[in-house]
Amino acid sequence: MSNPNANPGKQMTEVEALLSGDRRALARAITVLESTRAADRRLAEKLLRCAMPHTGNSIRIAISGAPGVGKSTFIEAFGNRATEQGHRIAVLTVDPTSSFSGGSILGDKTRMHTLATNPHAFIRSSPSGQILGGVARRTGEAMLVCEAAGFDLIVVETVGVGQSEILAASMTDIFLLLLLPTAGDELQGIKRGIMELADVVVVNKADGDMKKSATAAAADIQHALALLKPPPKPNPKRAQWRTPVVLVSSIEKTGLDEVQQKINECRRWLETDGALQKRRRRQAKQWLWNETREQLLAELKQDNAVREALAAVVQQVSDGKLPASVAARDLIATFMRSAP
Ligand SMILES: Nc1nc2c(ncn2[C@@H]2O[C@H](COP(=O)(O)OP(=O)(O)OP(=O)(O)O)[C@@H](O)[C@H]2O)c(=O)[nH]1
Ligand SMILES: [Mg+2]
Repeated sequence: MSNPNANPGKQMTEVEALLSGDRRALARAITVLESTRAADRRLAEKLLRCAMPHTGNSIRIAISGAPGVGKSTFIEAFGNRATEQGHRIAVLTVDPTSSFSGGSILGDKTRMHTLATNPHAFIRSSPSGQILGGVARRTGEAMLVCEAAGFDLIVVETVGVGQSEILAASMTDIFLLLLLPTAGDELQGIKRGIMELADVVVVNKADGDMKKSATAAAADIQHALALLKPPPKPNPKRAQWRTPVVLVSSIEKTGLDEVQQKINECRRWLETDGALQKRRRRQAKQWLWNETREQLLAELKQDNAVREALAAVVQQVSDGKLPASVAARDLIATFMRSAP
């Protein structure tokens, strides 16, 4: 870092604007966090340092579900209701696949338009086509600056494919899974791991013709959850959280208060015995190691001596002449010798 205080006046103003809750300053801050330019990275570090003491005061919720289940519609209805109750909500998307389903971000903008213009809400979609690690870093950091800007409800929206749920769960307190009112069929298509992640299940589209099947689906899901999560060894100090299943119509705006109530209950449950703090500490530690690994690897790949040696090493490994483990150690040794 050459001179991080080159223009302290301007940076302070940006930080002050951010801390005051200014949404445009927040949007600019996230743009800086997303940038890969060296100067922006330095600014981003400064911004994050200033933001850190003001973070951690929100409920962090991951919302996931298959494409078309109604995530955007739900978040819009739920988010508007939450702001009426005095909350400030920030919505961040984790969608590493959005380069393949390019319409969804545009769709979100039109579907969440009342939330997008709500002065107590903030919506940010991550750029498409990024690698998972990059998405995680940006979303994790965006979450921190949203908290510094006074948002007390952070929603991380993710599509129900690939690794993105695991990623979203690794940075949030509560995992909310949206399912369709056809759960009997649908449950077969849902990976066991995803059901196990769920702290709250919402059966969306419980309206009109689908109301009846939604009620049946909720019972099926509750049953499946009971099988998935057998009660752990009795712990007299700590009752087990039982994942509730809530019927919701995001269009008719029913069931939303119950979802909020379940989220609050889950949050209170997490706070007993300091479990929430423990979870967040564990996540922070995991984040540290992910960052360290990625930054080290990036440095290594940029190193001149490594780059010179690389082609020959890759050739030898792919020809089966050199074991990968030995080659890796050689590359690291080359890097260590040449690193300043
Ligand atoms: N009947 C009914 N339709 C709904 C409800 N919620 C969403 N929909 C409809 O379902 C369709 C998909 O909704 P979205 O909110 O875009 O779903 P999504 O999960 O965000 O979809 P992707 O972003 O593409 O993954 C839209 O046509 C919505 O109008 C609901 O509660 N009831
Ligand atoms: Mg959507």
